[in-house]
Amino acid sequence: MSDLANAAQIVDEAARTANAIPQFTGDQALGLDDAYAVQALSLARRYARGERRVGFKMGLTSRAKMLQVGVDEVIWGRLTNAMRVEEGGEVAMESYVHPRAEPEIAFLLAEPLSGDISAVQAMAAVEAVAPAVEIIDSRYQNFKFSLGDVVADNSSSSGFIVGNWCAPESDISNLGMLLEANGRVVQAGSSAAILGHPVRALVAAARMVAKWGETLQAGDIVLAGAATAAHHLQPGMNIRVSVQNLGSASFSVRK
Ligand code: 0L1
Ligand code: MG
Repeated sequence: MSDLANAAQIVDEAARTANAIPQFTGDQALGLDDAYAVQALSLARRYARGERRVGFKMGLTSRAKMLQVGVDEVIWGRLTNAMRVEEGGEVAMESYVHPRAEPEIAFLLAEPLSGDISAVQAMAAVEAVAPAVEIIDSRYQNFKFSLGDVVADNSSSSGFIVGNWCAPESDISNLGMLLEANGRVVQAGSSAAILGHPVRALVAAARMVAKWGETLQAGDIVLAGAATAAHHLQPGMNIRVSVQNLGSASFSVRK
């Protein structure tokens, strides 16, 4: 087995069994190109087990997120059907190592998008937008990682919840976004914190995934990235993300 395939097996098993792993360091340290190759190989393992790719997540698209994890580059990962949690649904802590939730905006695509496109072209391909929550769960011990580590680990993506879909013409440029845990606001921000406008995350997604032979397909969901830092999940916690004018998305953690 090649080093990259071996790394893919390690991150895939860590995610599948919810066991923390050490970072890839020294000779094993992953440069960015190798890290995206490891991500692709680890997702291929999931597809071989029957999961289907349903979209992409953009990560570290706000200053708040970059500061929280000490990595300052926009990254991306793949979403599969097994990662989707129904709106209002429940998850189990045992499925994760040390999960966190963060407030996002989701795009649903009506048309494919690929390569260098403008914001106008991106929005023309959008069928709907929605409030969303991403559940992130770095598989690395103590939630500590380098850029290569986190990219190899599918950019920490573990789950996502999408609220009601809204019209694509909805103005999403500067909407208040709240993350509540058990009814208490724990993070507050604006959609403008996502690269200045969430559509820029969609533009970046089309360009960045193309480098790896991927295309945003009609029917794909694209998460734009979090507007605020993420919040640690605890058993029994109810999480709700509200986005001004769009609505909310919520889920609970089993007691
Ligand atoms: O914004 C994100 O979704 C970043 C994911 C990678 C870093 C993290 O685990 O917070
Ligand atoms: Mg995110």
